[in-house]
Amino acid sequence: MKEHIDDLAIFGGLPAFQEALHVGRPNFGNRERLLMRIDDMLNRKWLSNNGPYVQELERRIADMIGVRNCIVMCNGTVALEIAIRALELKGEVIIPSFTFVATAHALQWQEITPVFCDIDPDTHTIDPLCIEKMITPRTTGIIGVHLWGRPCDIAALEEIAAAHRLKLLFDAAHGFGCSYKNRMIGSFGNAEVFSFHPTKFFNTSEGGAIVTNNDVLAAKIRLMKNFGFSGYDNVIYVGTNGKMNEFSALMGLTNLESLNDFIAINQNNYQAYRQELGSVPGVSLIDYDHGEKCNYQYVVLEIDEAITQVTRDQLVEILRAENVLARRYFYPGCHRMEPYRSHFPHAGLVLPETERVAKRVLSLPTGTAVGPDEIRKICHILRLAIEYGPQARERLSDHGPAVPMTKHINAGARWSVPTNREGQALSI
Ligand code: T4K
Repeated sequence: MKEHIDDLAIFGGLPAFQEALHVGRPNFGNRERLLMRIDDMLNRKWLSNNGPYVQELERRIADMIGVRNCIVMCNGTVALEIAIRALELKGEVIIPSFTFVATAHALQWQEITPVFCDIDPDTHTIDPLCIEKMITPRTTGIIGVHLWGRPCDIAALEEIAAAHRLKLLFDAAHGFGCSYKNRMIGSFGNAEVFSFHPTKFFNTSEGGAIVTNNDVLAAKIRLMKNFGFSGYDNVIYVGTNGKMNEFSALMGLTNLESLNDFIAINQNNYQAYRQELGSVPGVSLIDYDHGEKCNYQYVVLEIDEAITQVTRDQLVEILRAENVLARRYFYPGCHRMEPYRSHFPHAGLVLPETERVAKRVLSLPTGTAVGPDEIRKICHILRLAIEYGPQARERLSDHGPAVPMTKHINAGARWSVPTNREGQALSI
């Protein structure tokens, strides 16, 4: 057990873990059932284009959420792009800056301007009080993001959207299996979009879905995701290829059978982190509404550097040296990424809470890949680093940059770009 600052790997001790612990390790359902379905798919020789597994997955998700239509897609980003286009959004659309960059890119990709709105610091979701100030004659919609699976203030957003005749879309990439006022996420606004990427607690390998109660919109989306085909040789609309393939769908069906197990594991992990870190000064774990359905897929800390002394970025560096690949999701906010940084160089002035929260957050590993022993060790490292906060800060400041100069390379399979302290790419 590490007891002294010099026991930390960053200062010469042995790493606490031999193998890297990632945020976002995929969860898998029953392997035998997965392989059985793969076998069946191979026998059928049906791999894509609205195959039987896609249809079954769509039915099961729609039933689970209590929504009329579910259209599964190749990933969450393309699903967002198609939903935006099907809703005929144009001009300006109001979104939070504190989200994964795909929310903004899905608009910009179609030459629609994302207008960045601040968040409520208590919930990390878009602040309804800020939205009205951002509405202009060019505004056509609002995209709320249920960040960390915590629902936006949906009632307030619905009210604003109705008052200004704006379309309301939700990026529900994190919200699968969660509820708001006892109704499942996925049934609100004009439509909602899920991501089923491997880093989500429920994955279809790559994948996503649009869910909506609007049958006309759903029919349009079905055309759009399949080149506009309405039967053989009959194209009646402009479209793209957003289809989910059969492998992804059968993976989804198998994982769906274990959804409650994944949630239970996430919840246990979350409670273990809470118990271990509950009384650490300067560290707060974001909370969930336990009266609602909740997937607990993110364990997110807010670090108050004024109390911990050691900075958030230094804690990330300390954990990484121990082989705990903590993440700074969603630092630094979309408004500080290109092309938005160049388009709106002063956006930060109207996003004070986004700026503040983005500098405080730290995501830790959870899911089926970690258990109580790992969590105890991770929390012990954090407590030790904070106990020696001022010393750690000073020693790491002497070392130079507090964040790794390159993005971590997963199994050596990814290219990486040298970045500066802000995560901006350095010229190479
Ligand atoms: N809206 C929101 C709010 C979102 O968060 C996202 C996606 C989207 C929209 C778009 O949905 P998709 O088009 O992605 O379906 C990851 C994911 O790529 C992204 O899906 C996700 N949000 C975002 C929050 O995180 P990175 O750049 O952090 O991924 P990466 O490659 O660093 O992976 C994270 C960790 O996960 C790694 O350290 C290792 C582990 N991992 C990852 C993969 C892909 C595995 O263990 N196995 C794997 O197969 O973006």
